[in-house]
Amino acid sequence: MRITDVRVIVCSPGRNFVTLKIVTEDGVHGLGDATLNGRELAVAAYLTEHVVPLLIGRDARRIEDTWQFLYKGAYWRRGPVTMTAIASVDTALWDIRGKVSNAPVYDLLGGASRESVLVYGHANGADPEETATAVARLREQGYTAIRAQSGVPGLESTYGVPASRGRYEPAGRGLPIEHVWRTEPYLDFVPALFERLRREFGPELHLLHDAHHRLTPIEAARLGRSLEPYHLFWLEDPVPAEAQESFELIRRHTTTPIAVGEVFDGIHACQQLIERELIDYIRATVVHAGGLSHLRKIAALAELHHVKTGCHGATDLSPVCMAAALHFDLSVHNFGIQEHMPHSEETERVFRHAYEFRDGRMHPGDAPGLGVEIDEALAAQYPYQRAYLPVNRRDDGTVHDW
Ligand code: CS2
Ligand code: MG
Repeated sequence: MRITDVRVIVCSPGRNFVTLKIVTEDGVHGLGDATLNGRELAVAAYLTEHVVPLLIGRDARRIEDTWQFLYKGAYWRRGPVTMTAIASVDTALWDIRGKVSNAPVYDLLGGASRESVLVYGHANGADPEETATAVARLREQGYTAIRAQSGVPGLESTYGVPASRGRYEPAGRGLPIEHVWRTEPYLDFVPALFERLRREFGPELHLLHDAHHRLTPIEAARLGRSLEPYHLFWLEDPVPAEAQESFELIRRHTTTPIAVGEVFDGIHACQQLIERELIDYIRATVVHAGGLSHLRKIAALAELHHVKTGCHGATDLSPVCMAAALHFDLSVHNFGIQEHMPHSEETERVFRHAYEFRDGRMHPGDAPGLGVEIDEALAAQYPYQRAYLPVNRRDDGTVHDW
């Protein structure tokens, strides 16, 4: 089953996506997401210039060997660009394997470990009133787990809240917007937000919050402790995670569950966090952490240490990644929860998929492979448009984590 053609498809239906399409001599094709928000063309070039020539003629069945060939063979290992490129190849080969086996990918990953996948939705608002209204709306749609983000009094902007009403899409076309960040108003405000939401929606609803990498370990410890009365499902990315040992201080001071990992490029980025049981959920995902083959290894390590999966699922991860993540979620034993941020109608028209949302849960579908297809002709009508994520500065002008 030789690979005879590989295409790197860049399009922008509502936002930018990079999709890898691998085709075999038998006419079977597989898709892989290769989207790295704000740096899309770097991955597209890495694939086109360096990976595609290596794939032509290879046996599409040798998934692990191809992974190792691209990882060790590159000599220069890891990093978001490399691991996103490898992830897209790995995902496409699993898609082909499923189609050739006439089986959904979750079946190849060990079969279903549950009937469906618990997901969480995004509720955001300019203030607690609007956020509470958004939570109520998601409840009506059947969500039993909801991430709440709100505008903070005294801060012009904050993560997760759109500048104007409508869809939240952080990557803006043109050059990066610069936001001003101050930690104190945020630390004072967030517990009050969750005090209100718990009072209004009761003890059952799973509530999540994303601190989006902006705190120091001691600030994160303080926030975690002040949120304990509201028993969050998780507090996400409290601090930048390069220094894994810095989570020890957080762990020492709070029992609020911690979720980390959406920016991780592989197992080495989270080995200490998992082995020292400094986190409760690992958010590494298919597209940025080396594909299904590597994500399974991260999950296996996590299982040893009571850490569950909580895969990243924002809209800058394409429906191809979402499909692959749901196959992973349905089969992996230590599954925790899956992020669900619905894509725009434009995106949904370009990427047709078998996965479905029902009553706060999702299922990848039983179509052979991943169950997702890209309409290349339609995609071609949405040319790439450079876009950047915002940059944060503290009020003295110092660059800060966004
Ligand atoms: C966020 C993301 O969904 C999340 O948890 O952290 O929206 C993140 O900001 C984007 O994926 C960045 O590209
Ligand atoms: Mg996040």
